[in-house]
Amino acid sequence: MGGTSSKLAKDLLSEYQELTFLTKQEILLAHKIFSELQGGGNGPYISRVSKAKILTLPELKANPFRERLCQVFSTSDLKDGSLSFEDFLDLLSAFSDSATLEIKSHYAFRIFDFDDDGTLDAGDLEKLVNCLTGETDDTRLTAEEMRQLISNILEESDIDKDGTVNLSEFQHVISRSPDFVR
Ligand SMILES: [Ca+2]
Ligand SMILES: [Ca+2]
Repeated sequence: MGGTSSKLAKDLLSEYQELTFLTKQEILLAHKIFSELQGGGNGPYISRVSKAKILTLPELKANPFRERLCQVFSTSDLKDGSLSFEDFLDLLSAFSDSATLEIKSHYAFRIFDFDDDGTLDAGDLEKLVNCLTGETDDTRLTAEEMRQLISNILEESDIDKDGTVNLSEFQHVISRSPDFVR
C-alpha cells in the first residue's frame, strides 16, 4: 500500500469522529474526495481548496445553494469561499443524517442570510426563492407573485412583526416543518 501521505492519521480520524456527526467511513471518504480535489493527495491538511474546485463536485451540481455553502463554511480570512479539509468536514457534518435539527437549521439560516447581517429580510427571501425556482424566465416568479410569496412567508414566520425573520423565528418555522431543511 503506497501513498501513505494521503492517509488520514489515526488520531486525527478519531478526533474528527468526536467533533462531527460523521462516521469513520464518511470521514475517510471525505478525505479521499478532498485529497483528489487538492490534486494528488500530498497536500498538508491545512491547504485549502478553492471554491471553484469545490463546485466541481458532482454532489453539489444540483444544489442551488452551493455558492453559499462554500461561503458559510469557509474559514478563509480572504472570504473567498475556499475550504480547508476541516471546513469541508463541517459542511458534510452539518447536513449529514445524524446532525440535529438545531444544527441544520442554524446553518440553513446562515446560508439563506445572503448578506450575512444575521436576519432574513425581503431581499434575502427573494434571493432564496430565486435559488429554488431557478432564474430562467419560465420558472421565475413575476414581481407580483414574488411580493405575495414573501408577504406570505413573513406572515407565517415573522412573529415579532419587525419585517424580518431572525434565527429563533426561523427555527420555530423549521420545528413545525422539519422537511424544509432538506
Ligand atoms: Ca440578511
Ligand atoms: Ca421578526
